[in-house]
Amino acid sequence: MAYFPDVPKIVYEGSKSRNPLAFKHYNPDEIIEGKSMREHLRFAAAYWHVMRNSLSDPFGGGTALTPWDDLSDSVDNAKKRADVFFEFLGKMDIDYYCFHDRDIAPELNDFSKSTAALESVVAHLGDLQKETGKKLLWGTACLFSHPRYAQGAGTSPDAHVFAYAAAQVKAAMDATHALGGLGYTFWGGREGYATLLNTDVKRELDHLATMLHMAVDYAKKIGFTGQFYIEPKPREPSTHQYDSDAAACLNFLREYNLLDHFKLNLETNHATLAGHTMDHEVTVAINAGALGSIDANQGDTLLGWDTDQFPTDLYGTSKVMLKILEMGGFTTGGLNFDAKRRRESHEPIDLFHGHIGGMDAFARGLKIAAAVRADGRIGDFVKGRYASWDTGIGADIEKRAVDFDQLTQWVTQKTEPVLASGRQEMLENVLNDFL
Ligand code: XLS
Ligand code: NI
Ligand code: NI
Repeated sequence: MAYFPDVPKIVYEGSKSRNPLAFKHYNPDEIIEGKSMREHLRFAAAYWHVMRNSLSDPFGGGTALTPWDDLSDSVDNAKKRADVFFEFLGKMDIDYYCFHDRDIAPELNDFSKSTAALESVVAHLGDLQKETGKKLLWGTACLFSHPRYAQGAGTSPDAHVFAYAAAQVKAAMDATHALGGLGYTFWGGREGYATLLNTDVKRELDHLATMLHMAVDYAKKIGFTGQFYIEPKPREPSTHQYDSDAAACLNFLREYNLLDHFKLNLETNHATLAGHTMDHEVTVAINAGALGSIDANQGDTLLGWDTDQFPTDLYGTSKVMLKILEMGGFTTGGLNFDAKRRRESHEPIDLFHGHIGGMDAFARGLKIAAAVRADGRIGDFVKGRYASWDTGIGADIEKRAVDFDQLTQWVTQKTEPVLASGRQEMLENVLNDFL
């Protein structure tokens, strides 16, 4: 059955091609720094955006055309959506996908019924994975849409809600495990607060850590060896979310002895909402050995919310891929397009245009990053900038072989330090040589 009859399999045609349904830069088998582009980039599609996003906004209803969907909460409809999604993955040549439990199966306002529906859709997804070879990058539980989670899930003031959320996470972990998922993500959409007048922050954070420890224990119990991720975001829907940025997440994980079990799933638009660049967030995570996966998208500088646009900014993708290459590449993670079409791009074919653009933008980012590394000017400059630490007094300080008194004595014998230029403009010009 062809749900996208007008769309052929998307293939690489090279930069001269004018075919909008072709890759101009993503050439899956092309080798870069010893690995294929497919292995470097590990693209994933987000079930929630591709299949379930109606493209509504606070001022108007959905516009997305989904002729395959009868809009019912039936399991049959859910399975049909899975068929459509796998046709999409096949035509896009995307190897991985990610889901929330409630994207793939209906929330039926009854725990046992919702869980049973989830299990039967998971069985169907398992068959589709077997037929196609597609893989689950990560699964997660939607602990933010239903009104029961209006005041949080792991951080709800109500213990009954915490218990419900825990049971839902267990079922979502079972689903992820059954599908051989490489990871499991916690994004704390409503794990935060609107006002401190009604919130016991310490108690809520203790509870959140308890939830995560329970998940770690449960993974051991069922033999799930996938990687756990936390996905930072500073606000929206909560006014203040506890997992506000990479540094806050790392501190939380350290404080509660969870750092051995979790890495970060970083999202570009969340980085910018937190007042950072994405490459800043990536750097913070890598320095802690905790960069796990990436939700690839971008925001709009004129809008202050999570617009989840497809990544097109080549500076952004190049700077991120420079860091990923320096890190030695993804292991369990990949580039998941947590991205949706604009409300005006409502036709099914726009799903393809969005993903083609995102994949080409990262393919170019990868090639640019590899070229910058091969050229060596930027890397050499950074190395040279810190040369005073390699010998003499700098090396002594790094070794902690000197104290304040010895440094005072050393400084007294010297004249004023003479700083070298940071050469930002020159380095920006070098980067531009490769764009
Ligand atoms: C929302 C988040 C969400 C997570 C998964 O802003 O990006 O989609 O990726 O729950
Ligand atoms: Ni995300
Ligand atoms: Ni987001």
